[in-house]
Amino acid sequence: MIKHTKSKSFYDTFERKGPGQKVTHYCPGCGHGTIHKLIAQALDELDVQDRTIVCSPVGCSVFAYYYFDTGNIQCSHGRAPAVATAMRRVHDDAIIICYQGDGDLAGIGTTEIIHAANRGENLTVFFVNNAIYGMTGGQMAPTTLFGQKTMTTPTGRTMAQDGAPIGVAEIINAIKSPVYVERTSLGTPGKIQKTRKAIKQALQNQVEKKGFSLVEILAPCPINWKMEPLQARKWLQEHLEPVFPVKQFRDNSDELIQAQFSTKLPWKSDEEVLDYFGVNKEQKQVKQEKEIEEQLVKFSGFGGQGVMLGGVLMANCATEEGLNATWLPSYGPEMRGGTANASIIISQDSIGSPVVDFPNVLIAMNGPSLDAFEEKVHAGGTILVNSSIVSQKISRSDVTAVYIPVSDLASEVGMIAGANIIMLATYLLVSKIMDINTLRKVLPESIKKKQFVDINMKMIDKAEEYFKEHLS
Ligand SMILES: Cc1ncc(C[n+]2csc(CCOP(=O)(O)OP(=O)(O)O)c2C)c(N)n1
Ligand code: SF4
Repeated sequence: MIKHTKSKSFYDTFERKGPGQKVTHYCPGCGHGTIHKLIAQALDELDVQDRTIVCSPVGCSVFAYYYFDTGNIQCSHGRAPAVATAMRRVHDDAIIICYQGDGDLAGIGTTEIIHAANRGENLTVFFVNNAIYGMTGGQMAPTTLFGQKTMTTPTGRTMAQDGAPIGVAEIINAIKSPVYVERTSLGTPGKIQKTRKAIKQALQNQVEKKGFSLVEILAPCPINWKMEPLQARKWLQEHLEPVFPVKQFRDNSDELIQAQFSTKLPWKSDEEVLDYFGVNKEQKQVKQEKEIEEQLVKFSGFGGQGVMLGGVLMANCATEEGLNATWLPSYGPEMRGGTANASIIISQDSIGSPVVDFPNVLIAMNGPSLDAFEEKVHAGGTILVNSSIVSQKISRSDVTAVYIPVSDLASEVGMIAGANIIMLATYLLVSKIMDINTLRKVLPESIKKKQFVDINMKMIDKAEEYFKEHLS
């Protein structure tokens, strides 16, 4: 008697659109559902459900996390191998699956997959080749066949216009490091059984820490191929399989020894990381004497106002004082005159992400910066405004406003471009987070054009003078 049960690696019900749902969102005859089933069964058989993380792609299988009862991480289009690599570094025992379509892996993510394969990452990649962009309505994919009509090749793909269909398994097989490369098909029940075996082997390799395995699976997309499900299976065999031969390209799973792919980082503690990068003992000592409030700074202005350098100097001051700091630039599209901003975080604790969406310090060197970020500043935060060129006043009453005519002061010193240094120095004086003399120390080392060191040092003096007279 054949007993059909749902794999325990699947949820009992799929709650995507409310409770109790029993069916997936895939179209009738789609290959994704079949492949999900084969993966879930292999996870059950290998007994690894509890330590599996599926990297869900962008594409029709974007909702894989509603189906697999495993860990999940949603990756941007094409980036699953990079995300998986990072997870590999921190979860040595996790079974990490990259589930990717052809637009995802062979189009936007070509770089990521090649390098993950080349590094021999201990990962398993399931590459679903349906020769089209499914989710977005049937545009040409890198694997679309010659003559195949898609939304973007309405008269059929041609060599002259679109290049040739890409053989992903062949490309991965040209790289030395992978342990296992196979192309299978969902064309017939027999081929589905072979796909089942390949999927399990590719996962087994990871369980045994043997390295990188990729299974390319030829799968139907009846909707975008504009066919009935049965017709699509037939077309797959008659047209896809001759171009993408179904075969095992490589199976070195018996030959490789476990230790060959060590994915452990060479260090175990923060101390060791600092040693590794040659950070000296003094710098390691995080400022303990006083508690500082974490500074989430947006240093913003137009291109040419030196907001990036201002941010770098601020971060350098922080590390000089033994604090942790990050600096993240964001450039506007124009070379000069466009908006630009730097996000700087200064903290006594480790900094998880360098992104500053909601600053507690806004440095607005021009009007558009104030317009863009004023509302985002935390209540209780500080906004420093270049009052030489920003005529408007801050509308919020729950933040501290500091107006300084930094462009005028810099012109008085002799170089309007020094306004960023005056602003930075004022921030140090107002916040008292770091010592103004630290800026004097790091500035000569941080400025590439040494002829500007002296005048910038004078900017610091000017800021101090102005602060004493007007702001203290
Ligand atoms: C960086 C980025 N570029 C483009 C898109 C738009 N996009 C979403 S799904 C998709 C195509 C997916 O096709 P494929 O990877 O073949 O998966 P399928 O839907 O066929 O399973 C595209 C181009 C996106 N979401 N992100
Ligand atoms: S559009 Fe194609 S790939 Fe997407 S769910 Fe439908 S059949 Fe599957």
